[in-house]
Amino acid sequence: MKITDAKVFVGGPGKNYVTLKIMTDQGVFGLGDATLNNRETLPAAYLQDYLIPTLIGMDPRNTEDIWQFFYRGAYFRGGPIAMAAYGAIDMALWDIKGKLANMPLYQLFGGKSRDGALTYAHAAGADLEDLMDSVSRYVELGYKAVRVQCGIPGMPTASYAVPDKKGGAGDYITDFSGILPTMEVWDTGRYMRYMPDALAEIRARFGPELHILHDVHHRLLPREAAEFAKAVEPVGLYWLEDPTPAEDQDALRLLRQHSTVPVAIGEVFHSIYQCNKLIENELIDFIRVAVTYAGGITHTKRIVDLAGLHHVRTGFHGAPSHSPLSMAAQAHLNAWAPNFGIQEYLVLGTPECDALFPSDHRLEGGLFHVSDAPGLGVDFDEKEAERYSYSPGSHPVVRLEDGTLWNY
Ligand code: KDG
Ligand code: MG
Repeated sequence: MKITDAKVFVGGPGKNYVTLKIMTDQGVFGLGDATLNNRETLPAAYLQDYLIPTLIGMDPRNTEDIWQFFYRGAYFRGGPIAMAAYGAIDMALWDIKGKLANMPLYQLFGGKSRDGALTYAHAAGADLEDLMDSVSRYVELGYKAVRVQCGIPGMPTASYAVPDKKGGAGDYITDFSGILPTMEVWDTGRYMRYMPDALAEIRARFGPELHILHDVHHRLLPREAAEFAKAVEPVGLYWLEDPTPAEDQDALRLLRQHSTVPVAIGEVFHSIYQCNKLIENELIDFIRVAVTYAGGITHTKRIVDLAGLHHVRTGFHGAPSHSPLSMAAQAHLNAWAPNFGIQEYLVLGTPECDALFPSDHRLEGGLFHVSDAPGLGVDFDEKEAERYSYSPGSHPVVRLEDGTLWNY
């Protein structure tokens, strides 16, 4: 069996999804997602210019060898752009494997360990009351877990993932106003003084059952993160996400020494070598990698297995920039993983997105039900894809009030 051709599409409804389609001499094709938010043209070019010409003629069933070929065969290994490109190839090859076996991917991993996967929604508000309204809407929809982000009084601009005005919670990431970033101004003192009480109020309003998550988005120094984690301990958070950047990983020991709040880290990681020490030293409770830029199913599954040895559960990244293809790959891993924790799922499918990526994966009442169709269980309508093209966008850049550049 041979790979005969592969194509890359960039675009989507309000997104720049990077979709790879691999064709074979047996008529079976596979689909993968290489979307790297706000850097989408780069994995697309890597695929087109370097990887696809090499793929032609390979046996698509040799998923492992092809992964090793690209990863080890590149003198300059890894990095998010390359790993997103390998990830898309890997997903597409697993899709082909599942279709050849006539089985959904979770069966090839070891079958189902649960009926539905717990997902969390992202509730946001310009202020606390606005956030409470947003949480209520998700609770009414049946969600058992909600991540909460709100505006901080006196903060010069809206903080991470928060709308500028009340009722504006929506798609907080896609900003296609061009490649020049907007600026956010951050004030750690205001955040540290306000947020612990705000989280306590949310707990008081919604009771003990709701899983409450919060994303600090790398804004605190390790000592501040430890102080914050200690302060929010009575809230009983499901997790505290990215309390501090995970570059100086030993610094996370400080947080552990001062708090038992569960810590979730890893959405910017693209390799097992960025999280093996965090996992082995049990400095985190949830690993947040995304199948897309953590090298696809083959590499992510290795991370999941390592995590399982150390009581670390999965909490895969699921920002709206991931296409239904990588969300499906994660859904299959979630259905199987013995150490599954929770899945981020921030936007419900729109009719346009469903038309581009038809599937019968279902999100209902905060539980994700994986499709039983062979492979990933997601199709791609090339005719629909003609409606879309690339629009440049960017992440905001964060500065302190005095102008010092800070972590986004
Ligand atoms: O591309 C950046 C986003 O994916 C990130 O800001 C989203 O932190 C995020 C999250 O938890 O979804
Ligand atoms: Mg995050």
